[in-house]
Amino acid sequence: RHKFWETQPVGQFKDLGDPSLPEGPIEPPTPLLEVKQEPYNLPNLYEWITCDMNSEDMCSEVYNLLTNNYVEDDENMFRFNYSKEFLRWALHPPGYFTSWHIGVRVKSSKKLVAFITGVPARIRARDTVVNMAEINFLCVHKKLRSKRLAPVMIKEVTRRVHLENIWQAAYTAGVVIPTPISTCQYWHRSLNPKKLIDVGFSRLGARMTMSRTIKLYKLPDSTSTPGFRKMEPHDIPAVTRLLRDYLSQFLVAPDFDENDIEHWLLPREDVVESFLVESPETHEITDFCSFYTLPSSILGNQNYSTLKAAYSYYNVSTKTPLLQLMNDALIVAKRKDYDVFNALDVMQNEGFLKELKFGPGDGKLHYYLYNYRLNHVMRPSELGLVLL
Ligand code: NHW
Ligand code: EN5
Repeated sequence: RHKFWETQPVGQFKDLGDPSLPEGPIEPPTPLLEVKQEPYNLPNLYEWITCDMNSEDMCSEVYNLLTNNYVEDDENMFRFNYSKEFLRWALHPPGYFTSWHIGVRVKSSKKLVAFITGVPARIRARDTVVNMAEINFLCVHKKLRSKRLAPVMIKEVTRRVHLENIWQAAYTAGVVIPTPISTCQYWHRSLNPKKLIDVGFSRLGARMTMSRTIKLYKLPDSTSTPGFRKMEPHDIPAVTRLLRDYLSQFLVAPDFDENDIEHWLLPREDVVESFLVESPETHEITDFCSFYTLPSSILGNQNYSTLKAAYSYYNVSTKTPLLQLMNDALIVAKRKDYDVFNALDVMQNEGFLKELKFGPGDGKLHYYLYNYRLNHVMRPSELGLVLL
């Protein structure tokens, strides 16, 4: 069934629910000198490259490959359209390795036809913080699909991660492979219902008119929480404390320090937005919410070419009710002209999705660990990790 994944140190379907298997690494690290020193063989027409995303030309090539060949929904109506600025941000966190940004070119034409990336992250599973790679942006050009290129790309990124003495990874995918640590549901909150209906992202409900639908999703012009404001650089220590404390309750979550918070959560225009609540009395930072910007290309529509989507990232409520905090996030997203606000049912998100008029999407997101076994499948609410 899974000729490649059956050979990899990942939980296998046949082992699900076997309590005799211990939690933790599936296989031990090998001595670094025993890690293969040369890249895996590619079919003869192709060659490996390392992608320096600081190079404007390289970044544009990657952007074009992904824009035309990356993830689509099940009916091929929308395709993720990560911006260049987003890709640079996603691939340059503290301690990143350029060698983990891997491309495949056609030797003769130099055309970029495949891509895969890793970035380093400390991820806690129960009580153990593990140095991992987060793997993302695996893409093979549409014309080269089903030729078993993906397994070679995965083995090559694994080899380059091993060379840095890292032996575990985390990744998400829309497809089921051996074996998810959790399966999450996408939810969507219409901000611009007319456009969403016009482009086929959503449908007019039964016994609903367009004007009733627009009214249903209307939001106030300004946020309601006193002290709600954009995060600033001087907030990094307080936000780090708030988020670390919050994430400690989940079974799997990143172990963020101040450098990570500065990188992942300090606002960057059209990439990531973060807001917090500073108590007007005590000036304490009591609540936090954030989202990242990931537009999708709309495939084959006469009137519109892109859907502007915000994706819920990390949120923490200690004083402001989560419902009110996230309603303020919706208000700012609407004001910034996003068409839709998306969220997964991870962390405590179930506590606001229905009440704030999110509806379940047709997509699921499966979470995976490489070379790390967990002894049961987690509920999405036990997950404290959001990947881009
Ligand atoms: S998920 C997004 C993945 N990208 C897309 O969906 C873009 C559009 N699709 C494509 O470009 C986020 C191709 O269809 C791809 C597959 C390239 C997906 N993850 O070459 P073949 C990520 O980037 C397995 C893992 O013939 P293809 C996360 C498949 O099950 N495996 O297929 C990435 C089969 O193996 P099996 C996937 O369609 C995580 C084999 O690939 C997969 O031409 C990567 C078929 O290969 C997926 N999304 O190319 C793993 N999709 O055993 C990281 C298919 O079933 C692991 N496959 O026969 C950790 C590594 C680091 C470890 C460090 C210690
Ligand atoms: C890892 N970084 O399927 C990413 N998106 O629901 C890789 N559906 O947008 C993994 N099909 O339900 C990616 N509208 C896996 C996801 C791939 C993309 C994907 C889904 C998630 C999606 C939309 C559009 C469907 C178009 C037809 C959807 C319904 C919205 C509606 C709004 C009003 C209230 C009810 C729901």
